[in-house]
Amino acid sequence: MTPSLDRLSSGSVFGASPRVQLPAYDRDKVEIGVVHFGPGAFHRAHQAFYFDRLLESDPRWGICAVSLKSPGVRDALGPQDGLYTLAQLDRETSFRVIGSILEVLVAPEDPHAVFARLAAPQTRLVTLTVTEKGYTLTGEGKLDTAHPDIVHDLASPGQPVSAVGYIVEGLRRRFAAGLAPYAVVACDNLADNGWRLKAAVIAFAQAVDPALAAWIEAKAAFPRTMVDSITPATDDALRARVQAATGLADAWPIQREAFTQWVVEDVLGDGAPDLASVGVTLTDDVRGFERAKLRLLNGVHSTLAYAGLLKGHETVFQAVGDPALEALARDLMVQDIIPTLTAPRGLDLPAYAEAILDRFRNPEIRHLLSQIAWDGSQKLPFRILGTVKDALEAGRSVERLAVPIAAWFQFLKARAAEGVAVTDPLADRLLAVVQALPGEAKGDVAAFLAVEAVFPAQLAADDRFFDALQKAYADLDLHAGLLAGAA
Ligand code: CS2
Repeated sequence: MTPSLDRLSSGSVFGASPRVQLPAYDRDKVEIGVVHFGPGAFHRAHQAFYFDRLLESDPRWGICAVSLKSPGVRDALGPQDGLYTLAQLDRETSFRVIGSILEVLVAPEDPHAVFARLAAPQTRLVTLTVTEKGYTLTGEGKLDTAHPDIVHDLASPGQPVSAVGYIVEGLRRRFAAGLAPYAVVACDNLADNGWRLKAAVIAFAQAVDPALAAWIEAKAAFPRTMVDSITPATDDALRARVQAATGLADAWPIQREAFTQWVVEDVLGDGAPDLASVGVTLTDDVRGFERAKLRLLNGVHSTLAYAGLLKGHETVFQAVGDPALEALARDLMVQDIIPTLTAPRGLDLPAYAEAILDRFRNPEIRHLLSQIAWDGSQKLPFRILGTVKDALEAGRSVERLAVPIAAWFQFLKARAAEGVAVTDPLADRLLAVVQALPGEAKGDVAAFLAVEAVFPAQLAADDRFFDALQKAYADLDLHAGLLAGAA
């Protein structure tokens, strides 16, 4: 950063360039009504933006952001009084300083401050973006009682380390104090995210106190949601761009495409924030939106990530510009995925699919395939395997749907050959599989399919799926060598 430049903060923000949109409310009057777990880039690009707009009309919905592990966000935003710049990338990029995060807590450093926020009467919502793995679920989608964090938290529920542990401890304190529960809003890309989280929270609470579990079951809302906005990781180019545009130094600006969508199941009830007033869709048909987005956008993202990396591409823009990959993406959408979906009212699925491909072609966005390739073991079950299961049940071919899965296998193999670790909670297990591969398609595919945390037994035993995988895997072998050197 240029030393002469002021750092973004409450004191300096009003000196920002007039091009920049500033919080249009008095931050001193804002109360904290939301506790958010996982203030990564997606939260700061998406939910924090909606609350920033909501605060213009209702000061009760400031955010206390809680990091469950690292102090990075607190260290960057602390000196900035929680302020950061959001760049909305479009033909004309716009810049907005977001003021909705009033406090950042690092849970392991100060768990009592987190409990105090969770138990405060003003706290009405707990929201989460902790990625798929943060839900601590088994492959079947139940609370993973063998997960080290859950083992820890069940043994000492008053000193949690997991998101589920914190949510239950907060609810326990409210139950004991005679307060209403908070609503818990899961904002990650999991099918039926709110339901799965509710089941996990209740299973955990049952072990702590069955009366607490019954109270949560009866009183707490866990809406399912669909969240959408493409948010590439922050890089130095963004920092420099934000600095030039705002005239202020920001240690951790955020970028996303201009498009953003948030669909929330309409179960929050009286006293909930007026999310509809800031563009959130409240509906009783969230599943239709969520399945369409997860399978079409995220499913194709993961396909482009693994197949694209194998072909030597670095970004989504490059991958979707490769005619063979674009054709694969479109065929998957139109022929394989859409037939498994039920369109929610008002959504034209073929047009939605085309609009997604258009978003991938946004030249302003440099979205690294390697970022999307993270955590494949957690993502692929929701993004692709659900579609595979539905296609098999309907008696349709799964030949094309096997391509992204086979590409993931080849990606794991190529990374191991280069000696590069993959970012995945199952990385050790996957590496052990790769190191013991027999080296021919049939045996290799069987070895990958034996990872039961990813492939349910029934799917792994399906001959049609097996044959399709074997064929796709052998075809992709040609490209696997190209992965070497990709970012
Ligand atoms: C992406 C998502 O990183 C990934 O796995 O598929 O983060 C995607 O960009 C968002 O879900 C878009 O809403």
